[in-house]
Amino acid sequence: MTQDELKQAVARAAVDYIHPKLDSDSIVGVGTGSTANYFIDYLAEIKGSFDGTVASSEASAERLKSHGIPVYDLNAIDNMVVYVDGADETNPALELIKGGGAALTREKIVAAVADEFVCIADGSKWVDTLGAFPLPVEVIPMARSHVARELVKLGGDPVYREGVVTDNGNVILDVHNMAITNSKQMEKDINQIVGVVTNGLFAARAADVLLIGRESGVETVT
Ligand code: ABF
Repeated sequence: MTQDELKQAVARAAVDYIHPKLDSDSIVGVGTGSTANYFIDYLAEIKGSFDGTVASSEASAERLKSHGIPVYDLNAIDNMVVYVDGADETNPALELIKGGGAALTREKIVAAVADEFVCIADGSKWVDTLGAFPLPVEVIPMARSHVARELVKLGGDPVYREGVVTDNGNVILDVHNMAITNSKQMEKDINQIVGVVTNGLFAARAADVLLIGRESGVETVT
């Protein structure tokens, strides 16, 4: 199976997984990226089964609206039954690296609110140790150089993601060669750097369920 077919398979599996949990009042959190896009397209097939969504990016909000799916401001809702989103890497503890799509801040916010976080990924995202994928860090523009110097002190090689401005008006540093042996501690250490908005380690709030697409089929990991 191609990577795209694996992404389609996990996106379909996610819709099947959440459908029984939904009722007419349910709000579904929706992620960002190509795997999430397949999820959005399949979610449209059951749009009568829930109230609406909260999107983790403007791009996902537009795609949802194009299907006639209501998109709410997060401040307008007080409960979210599930959040479905992709990832760039996942380890066996369901700790993730996210942010390849530059949506990590809103993704982390929506994940924090959701009762259940379902990660959908093709098998290429599965790693024993996080960090082969450069760790995205969202930074207040004026603090970019300061944050880069502090990330070097933590052992990383930060690279400015040229030409990218996030939905929140910030910039991204992608940190290469970071030895992430303790994901939770590294997430805390990076968050302490003044000027950092969000980093792409989802360890304090890891996924609750991982649907991972393999040649043998979709595997559910909890
Ligand atoms: C998003 O999913 C991002 O956090 C992550 O970068 C992306 C993975 O992209 P794709 O699904 O296109 O592989 O949530």
